[in-house]
Amino acid sequence: MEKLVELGYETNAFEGVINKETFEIHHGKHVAAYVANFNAAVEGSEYDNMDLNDILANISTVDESIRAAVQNNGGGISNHNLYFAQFGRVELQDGEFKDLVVSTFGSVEALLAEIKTAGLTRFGSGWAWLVLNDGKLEVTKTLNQDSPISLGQTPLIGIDVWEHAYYLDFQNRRPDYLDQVLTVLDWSVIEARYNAAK
Ligand code: MN3
Repeated sequence: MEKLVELGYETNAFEGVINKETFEIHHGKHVAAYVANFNAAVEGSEYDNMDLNDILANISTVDESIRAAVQNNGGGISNHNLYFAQFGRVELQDGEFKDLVVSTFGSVEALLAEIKTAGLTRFGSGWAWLVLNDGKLEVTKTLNQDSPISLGQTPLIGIDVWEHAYYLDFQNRRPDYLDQVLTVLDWSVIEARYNAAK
């Protein structure tokens, strides 16, 4: 049983980048639907009381009759919980994580450029990611609501490139959305994800 996780900020906190109406519909309608559909799929099953990310980590073992529903809606919940919790306009501080970003990508700006490219080249609906994979930082992309957790990776940054994430604010201009959304990250949250996973 999953719940709709509350936003940690007001829906107008990022006006000009992600506007109030987008938060209200994206979080309050789309994610709420993933929650309702996931709960309906797992109701009465052994998965009802399991940790969602543990289910996603073992998605291939989920009963075939509900696997697609769990992958799509459970992935949708997990991905969006990561997405909405990572905004806050907090810069990356010096330290081990920043050193790893710089040694892997060259600079924070170069990492953001790679995430933008991943988001632009994700044809159709899906996600661009910074993940920790076997101790290494990698920029990846997934289709639909597939979770990096199902690939054995730990997601650190997740950028939703479904049209519902940006259409009200940017219409078809996915490049502009990517430029803007990457300016409002809370790097303390992202660093904490790294520290918890390393
Ligand atoms: Mn979305």
